Amino acid sequence: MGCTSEDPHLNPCYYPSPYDVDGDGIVDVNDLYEMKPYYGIGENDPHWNSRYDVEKSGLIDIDDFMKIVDLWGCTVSEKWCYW
Ligand SMILES: [Ca+2]
Ligand SMILES: [Ca+2]
Repeated sequence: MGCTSEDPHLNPCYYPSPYDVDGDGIVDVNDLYEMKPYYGIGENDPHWNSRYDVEKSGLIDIDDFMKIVDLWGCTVSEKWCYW
């Protein structure tokens, strides 16, 4: 069984990556755009969304953005995307 489908949701090797926050199958600039309005929001804020706190610190900050940058270009079918 290959992992060749263009659509990650049809890919037999698809597992959602926590770093692909918009769920389109690749870690890229669109994930940063989606996170941007949440920058600086902590877990006690009514606008809190744990999806954007990718390294689970309780605050959406530069560390979360840097994690996305570290894994830039990852697609969900690549094992090295699951650190
Ligand atoms: Ca994405
Ligand atoms: Ca964080």
